[in-house]
Amino acid sequence: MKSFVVVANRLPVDASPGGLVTALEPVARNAGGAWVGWGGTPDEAAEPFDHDGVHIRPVELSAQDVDRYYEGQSNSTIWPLFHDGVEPAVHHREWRVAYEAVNRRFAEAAADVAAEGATVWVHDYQLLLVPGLLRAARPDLRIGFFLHIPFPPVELFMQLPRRTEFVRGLLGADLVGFQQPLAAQNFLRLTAQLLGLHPEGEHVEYEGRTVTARAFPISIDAAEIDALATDPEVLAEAERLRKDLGGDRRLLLLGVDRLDYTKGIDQRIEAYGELLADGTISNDEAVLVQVATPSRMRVAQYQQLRERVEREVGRINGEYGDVGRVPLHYLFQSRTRAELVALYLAADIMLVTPLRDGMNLVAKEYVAARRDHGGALVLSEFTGAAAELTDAFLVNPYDVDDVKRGISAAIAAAPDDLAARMRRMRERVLEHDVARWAREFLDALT
Ligand code: GDG
Repeated sequence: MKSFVVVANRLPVDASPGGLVTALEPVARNAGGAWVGWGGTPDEAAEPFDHDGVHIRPVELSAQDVDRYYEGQSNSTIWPLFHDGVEPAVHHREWRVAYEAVNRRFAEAAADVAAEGATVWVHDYQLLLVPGLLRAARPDLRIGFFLHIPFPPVELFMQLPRRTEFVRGLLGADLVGFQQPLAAQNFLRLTAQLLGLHPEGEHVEYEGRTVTARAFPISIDAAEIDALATDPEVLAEAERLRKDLGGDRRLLLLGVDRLDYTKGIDQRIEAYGELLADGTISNDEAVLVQVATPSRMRVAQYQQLRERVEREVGRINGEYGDVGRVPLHYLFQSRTRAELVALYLAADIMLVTPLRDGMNLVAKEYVAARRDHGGALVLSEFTGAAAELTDAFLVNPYDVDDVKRGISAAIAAAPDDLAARMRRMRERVLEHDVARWAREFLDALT
């Protein structure tokens, strides 16, 4: 029995952990806590074990669960709908049934490992029903929930079948955290619209308890990135990258994203193609490296995106490339953290242009890596990060002309202007790191 429990779709035992694991593993370890999650392999029976001071409690998913709960309801219904419906959400009754059954399994596992009065922190859109299910079984617990992705406007949320159950699910928590204040307000407004509750400020009374909804913008392990950015091997790799990409090319542009339709990869590539077409930049002086990490490749919309992007990459390289020198390097591969930091260090302009993104950690990593105050960030207004990184070149990713304008402005900016912008952005990220984020959430919860 543990007095601190993390509940997340995945366990912290992957080869390349993402932001969530990096943020929470130290917290769970210091608390001698437990972690409830899925190991990542379907139909794999797993016993609890201890890993690096954390008690791991695996939840089993069948291949059908992965199909319906994970790829279906989570990634084909909730993910697109919560990202402003940038792709149409798909709705299936059997996905919802599976989602509820799997959420129940997670809640039961959490109830099983949580000590009397324990603090339980539930994460993300795969587990929206867990706070409510857990509350029903264990009213003694302190329950927090954090949503890593955007929470949609009321009118969009209203499209979700069984929407009231999702709101009730979240209201099972004492504290519901979001990336942005507007998301918290959207949620509170829904409690009024769907349940007739009376939110006041950031609080709402529900079944005799006070539920708080508030923004806690997530961040990165800035010290880790900062350390990698001084590692001699990483610095050498950054040098080598610049040489391999054509040492005489002045301008290196970079994109790093999971290959996801929310990230605006195709819009970004289109803008780059137009800059080549109208002669603003040329293949002799500029090169774009786009790392597109494979993601959710069993979901149809991701396969279609891959085809769209690869066709456009081929077209641009065919039209503007030369033998031994192409304007766009597309890498459908994952890289190590060190390789990513080397790319950040080599890049003159970082392109982060999502159509919608809860936060976007890549933007913050780029800024943290630039101890030299070099480089420029072109950043979509529709990311959570834009609220903090106001010194970036902010663009509307739906407007190709505006993306082109942002890139051109970054190219034209004076070096001391760029350095001043980077210094301010870097201060912000280094001060508001992920440890502070976790601390602020847990202080508010307990
Ligand atoms: C969700 C929300 C929110 C990427 N490629 C590789 C790799 N990465 C790392 C990046 C970064 C992380 O993955 C991606 O984080 P993002 O925030 O950019 O995007 P999502 O994956 O969509 O994350 C997002 C986040 O949750 C946290 O709350 O910010 O809005 O959508 O750390 O560096 N890491 C390695 N190899 C890669 O190829 N090792």
